[in-house]
Amino acid sequence: MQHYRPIHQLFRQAAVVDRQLALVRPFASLATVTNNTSNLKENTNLSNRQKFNQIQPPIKLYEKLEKLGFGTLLKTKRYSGLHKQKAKRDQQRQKFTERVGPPPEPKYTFPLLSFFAGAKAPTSFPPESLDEIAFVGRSNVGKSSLINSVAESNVVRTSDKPGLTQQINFYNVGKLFHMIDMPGYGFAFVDDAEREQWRQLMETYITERKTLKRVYVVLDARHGVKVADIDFFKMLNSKQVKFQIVLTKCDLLVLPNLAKRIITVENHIQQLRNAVKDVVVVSSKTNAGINQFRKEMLFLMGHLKPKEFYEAVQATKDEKEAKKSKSLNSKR
Ligand SMILES: Nc1nc2c(ncn2[C@@H]2O[C@H](COP(=O)(O)OP(=O)(O)O)[C@@H](O)[C@H]2O)c(=O)[nH]1
Ligand SMILES: [Mg+2]
Repeated sequence: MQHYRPIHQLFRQAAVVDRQLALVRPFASLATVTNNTSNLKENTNLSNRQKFNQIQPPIKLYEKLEKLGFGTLLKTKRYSGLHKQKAKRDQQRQKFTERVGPPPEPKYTFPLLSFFAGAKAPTSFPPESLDEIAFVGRSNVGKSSLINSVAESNVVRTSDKPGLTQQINFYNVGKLFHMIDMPGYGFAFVDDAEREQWRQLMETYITERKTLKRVYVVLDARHGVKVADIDFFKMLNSKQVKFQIVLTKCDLLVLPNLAKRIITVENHIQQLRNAVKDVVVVSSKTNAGINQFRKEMLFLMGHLKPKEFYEAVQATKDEKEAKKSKSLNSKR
C-alpha cells in the first residue's frame, strides 16, 4: 500500500516554497510546486510504469503548464476533482487580480544567431571571450532544435539520425553571449575509442571553460532520465559543475503525463547538489515554454532588459510586417 500526502498538505507546502523562492528569484517556476513525491514511501513491488501512473500532480503544476501553453486538462470525469479545485482557485484569484491586474509578458527576443567555431579537439576551442551556455544530452533528444527555437533561427542543423553533431559547435547570440551545441552522449553504435574521445572532449570543455556559465542537460520528455543521463549527472556532480534540466518535446505528451514526468525528473535530481532544482519545460515544435526559457537565459547572462525594450522591438517588427503586407496588397 502506497501512502500519499493529502492534497491540501501539498498545497500548503507548495505555497511556502513558492513564497521562499519568490524572494530569491524573479520568476519562480515549476520546482516550487512539484517536490511532493519525495515523501512517498517506496513500494518496490510496483513497476516504474505503475509508480508513474500513481503520481498525483498538484493542481498548481497543471495551472503553470497550461499558462506556458501545454494544453488544458480534459473535461472528463477523471479530472472533475481537479477542475473543481481549479474553479475555486480561479474565483479567489479573480478577487485579487481585480485589484492588481496580471502583468502582461512581452515577447523576449535574442539577437541574430550565427555559427562561429566548431571543435573536434580541445586545441581548437575558440578563445574564451563572452559568457557561454552549453546544451548537452543524449543523441536525438532535441538539443539543436531547442537552440534554433530559442534563437528563432534555422542555423543549427537538426536531424532524425542520432550522432550527427560530432563536434562542439559554438554560436554567437549577437554580441551578448555564446550558445554551445554539444555532441550527443550515450548511444550504442559508436566504437569505444571514439566514444572515449568524445567523452574527453566534452569533459575538458565542461570542466575547464572559465566562461561557461550554465550547462543545460536536455531530456526527451517522453523518456525522462535514462542510464546515460545518470552517468552524466554523476560526472557533472563530481566535477562540481552546476547544471539544469530542460525537458523538451513536451508537445508529445498529454498534460497529465507531462506533469507526472516533471515530478519524476525532479525526484531524480533532488539528491544532486549541483543540479538547479527547477526543471525547464519546453517544446521546440509548438514553442510552448520557449518565451519563458528565453527570459531566464537572458536574466542568467545578465542581459535581461526592461519589458519596454522588448515591447518596442515587437512594435517595430509589427509595423514593418504591416507595411510589407500593405505594399504586397497594393501590387496585386
Ligand atoms: N515533436 C517534437 N519534435 C522535436 C522537438 N525537438 C526536436 N524534435 C525532433 O527530434 C529530432 C531530433 O532533434 P535534434 O534537435 O536534431 O536532436 P539532437 O540530436 O539532440 O540535436 C528531429 O527530428 C526534430 O525534429 C520537439 O520539441 N517536439
Ligand atoms: Mg544536434
